[in-house]
Amino acid sequence: MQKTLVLIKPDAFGQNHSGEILKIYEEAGFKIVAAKVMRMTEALAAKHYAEHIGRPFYPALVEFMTSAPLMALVLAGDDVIKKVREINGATNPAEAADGTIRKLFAEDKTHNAVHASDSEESSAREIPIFFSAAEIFD
Ligand code: FUP
Repeated sequence: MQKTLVLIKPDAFGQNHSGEILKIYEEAGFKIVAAKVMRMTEALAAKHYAEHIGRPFYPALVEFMTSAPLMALVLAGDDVIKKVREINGATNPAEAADGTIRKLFAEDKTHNAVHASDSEESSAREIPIFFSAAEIFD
C-alpha cells in the first residue's frame, strides 16, 4: 500500500481544523497509519525542507513551522500521494480549487494549512524524519 507524509501545519492545527481535515482524508478512503502531535524544531525543519534552504521564503517558513505544535500523519491507500496532493490543493490558496483543504483553511503561500509528500521518493525520505518504523501501523 502506498504511503504519504501529511502535516497539519500550525495554522490549521491551532485553529482546531484537524478533525475536519482528518474527516476529508478518511472519507476519501485513506487510512491513518501513524499520527502524532509535535513541535517542529529548526533542525527538523532543515531536514524536511532541505531543498528550500537558501530560498528567500525559507526563514519565514521555518519561523511559522516551528511557532506552535502541528499534527504529523502517515496516510496509506491506492495512489495516496497524488490523490492527497489533489485534495490539499495548490500551494498558494489563491490558486487552490474549490473544495480543497487549502481553499477551505489556508491563508497564504506560507500559512497554507497542510503539507503532503509530492512523490514516492519524497514520501520515502520524509516519513522517517517524523516516524520510526514501530510508530507506523500499516
Ligand atoms: P508544496 O509541495 O505544495 O508544499 O509546496 P513547495 O514544495 O513548493 O513549498 C514548500 C513550502 O514552502 C510550502 F508549503 C510553503 C513554503 N513556501 C513559501 O512559504 N513561499 C513560497 O513562495 C513557496 C513556498
